Amino acid sequence: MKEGRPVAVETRHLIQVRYSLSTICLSSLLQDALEVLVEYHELTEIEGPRVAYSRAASVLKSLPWTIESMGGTEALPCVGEKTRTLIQEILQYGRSFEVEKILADERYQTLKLFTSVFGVGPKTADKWYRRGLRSFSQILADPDVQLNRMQQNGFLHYTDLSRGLSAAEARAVEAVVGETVRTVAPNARVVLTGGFRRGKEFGHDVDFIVTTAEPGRENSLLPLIMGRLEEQGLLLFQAHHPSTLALKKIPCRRFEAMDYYSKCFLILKLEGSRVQGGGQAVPAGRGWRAVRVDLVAPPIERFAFTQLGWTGSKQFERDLRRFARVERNMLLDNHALFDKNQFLAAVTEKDIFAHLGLEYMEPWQRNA
Ligand code: 8DG
Ligand code: MN
Ligand code: MN
Repeated sequence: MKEGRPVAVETRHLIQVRYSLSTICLSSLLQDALEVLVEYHELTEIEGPRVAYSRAASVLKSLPWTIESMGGTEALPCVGEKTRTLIQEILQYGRSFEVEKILADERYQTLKLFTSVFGVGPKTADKWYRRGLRSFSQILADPDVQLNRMQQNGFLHYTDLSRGLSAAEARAVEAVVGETVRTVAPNARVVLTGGFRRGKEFGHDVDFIVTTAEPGRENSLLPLIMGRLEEQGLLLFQAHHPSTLALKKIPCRRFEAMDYYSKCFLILKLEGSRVQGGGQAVPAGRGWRAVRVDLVAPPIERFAFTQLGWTGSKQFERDLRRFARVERNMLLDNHALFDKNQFLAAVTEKDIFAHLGLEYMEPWQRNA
């Protein structure tokens, strides 16, 4: 309750407060349950239910009211029979038996553990599971398991990377990356994207877009930046994917979820002294922690599409692309917006929303 409220609160008011607390619990139960179902189908790579449950979750999350009964739920878009059964179960018992079964499932638990390592996707996790491996120590002791460089670093920095980053740490990373870019490419521009641009308080990495106005120069930016980070002793790991944009001709037949831009996936050393408030997650004595950072460097004329694509959330991107396709008969991806037989130009994200006939949505409104 807010401070400054009169002590003698009316009974009616109290009941309302208590009531809204119980509905908050109910809706968070429902959201947690849907999250488990989405994750389970993601890990086991079953696409249909994953899509269905994530759409239902984002519809339920965006409702201006909380669900208190089944009435009206059949009219909700994207909320299908299975989600309605789930809602019913949670309303009736305050829990879901299907979700509890998944949570107790050994395969689910193991796949979730394995994919929590940087560089380990559902396929590798499943391969290890089918080999009978159940723990990190078993993986690391198995002479037949070959870890790639990314996975080796994932295990090496596991404790730091699995801790996630606070907004204060993300700001510190932004300052480090900003200084580095200004040193090696004073004319380049670096902007924050991903979850922290959406105003999230916690994230698993920090994402940036780097651009330059000099055509073609974007391809040399990331190696320069990585070189400078290395000189400063801050680069713990790098995987660079040079641009493949020229190889794949645009317009491409199939609009891709990912993109062809030059990008790198990094692990950087973040010094605690750089974090305002000291950085609680920086282990004492060591003075630094490892953080995951992604950089993407598109050509300047692709900036707006890259920014819209990399700001996320992933569910928002899926929904927006689907809207473009189904409602507008257009194709949207990280490179372009294609309408019938022409590309629509955009300098800012606002231009893209306008082309789609949508009101502009601020990054914090894209957390679906
Ligand atoms: P968080 O888990 O990092 O806190 O949340 P996030 O910032 O929303 O997720 P992310 O995994 O960092 O991805 C940010 C956006 O970047 C997301 O909408 C997907 C997008 N993205 C692309 N292409 C690529 C790519 O090639 N690799 C990666 N890692 N992300 C990409 O559009
Ligand atoms: Mn991110
Ligand atoms: Mn990322």
